Amino acid sequence: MIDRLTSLLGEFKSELEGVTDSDALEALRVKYLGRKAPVNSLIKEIGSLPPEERGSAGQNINKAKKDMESALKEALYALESAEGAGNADAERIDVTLPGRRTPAGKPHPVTRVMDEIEDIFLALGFDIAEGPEVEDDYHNFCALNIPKDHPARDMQDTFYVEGDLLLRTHTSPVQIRVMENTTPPLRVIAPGAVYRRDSDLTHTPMFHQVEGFMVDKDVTFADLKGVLTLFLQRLFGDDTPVRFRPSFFPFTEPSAEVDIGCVICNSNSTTCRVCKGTGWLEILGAGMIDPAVFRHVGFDPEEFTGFAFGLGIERIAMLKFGIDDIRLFYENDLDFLRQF
Ligand code: 2U9
Repeated sequence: MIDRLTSLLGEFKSELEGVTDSDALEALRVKYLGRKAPVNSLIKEIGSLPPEERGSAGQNINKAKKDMESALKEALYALESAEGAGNADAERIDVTLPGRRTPAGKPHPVTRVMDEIEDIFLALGFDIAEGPEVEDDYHNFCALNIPKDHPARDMQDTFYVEGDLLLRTHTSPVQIRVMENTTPPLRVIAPGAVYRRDSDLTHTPMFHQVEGFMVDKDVTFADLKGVLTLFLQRLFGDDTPVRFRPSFFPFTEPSAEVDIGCVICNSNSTTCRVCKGTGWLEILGAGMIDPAVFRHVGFDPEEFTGFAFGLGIERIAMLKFGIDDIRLFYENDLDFLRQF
């Protein structure tokens, strides 16, 4: 039995020397120490030995098994270290390679124009005010001299929420809230999203406005003309022609619409599709704040006067960037947006 055990150990050792990976090592373990391993038949044979030989035979077999187990453990450890070193080689980082770039986002064209307009008015000493997009009927209409059944309510076809609540159709209610909470002198612009039931090449149900106003003693129509001319020439260029035409809004009296010389054809084409050959583009509405509006917020119209104006941002962005369909701004088409 001792001879068979010795030759078994010899075979094990020579096979172990030929092992080069952990799978082969596991196969060797199963062959020499698994359920069907030859050592197990030797153990079974112990019973048939003379009693005085059984003890030492058992000890020898156990020692052989332990020797094989520790040899396998050592070999496994050596293999794993070698494989680990190989992986480290493959995973080594070349610190001289350029890094992977994270694509940088940039402001939406509507945001860009909005920021530009805000910067111009901030430089003129205006503050920026914001307010709720879900408004009540009073702040969106009544306080602005548009009572129930007034035809101007049709012009701003409204999304109603429930009861008295609606999506604001302009940012004018922000200025009503400013006047409710402060006293003149006031120079404030109110930028933000507004909502109207309208959708075609030049209208989306949500768009953006910047409105603004200035209230103090002795504010005149000349102040309105001076501030708005300066604003439009900073936005479109110092030499941009500006003209004021009479108009009507329920919240201003007198009122005006303001045009600039066509930035597409330079007022030089009778067939320009944008200015329709007129040479002029309507760009904003304005006027002297109606005394009825002042009375709603508790300002004395004998003491204070003010001008107000409003413009649509998408329209300005379309003119500045030469875009002919407003819906492109809201389709999340990256090829379109990357151009700005
Ligand atoms: C208060 C009093 C008066 C704001 C004004 C306009 C004229 C105007 C339009 C331009 C294009 C809206 O986006 S648009 O459709 N706006 O023409 N807005 S005066 O007048 C005010 C505002 C607030 C308290």
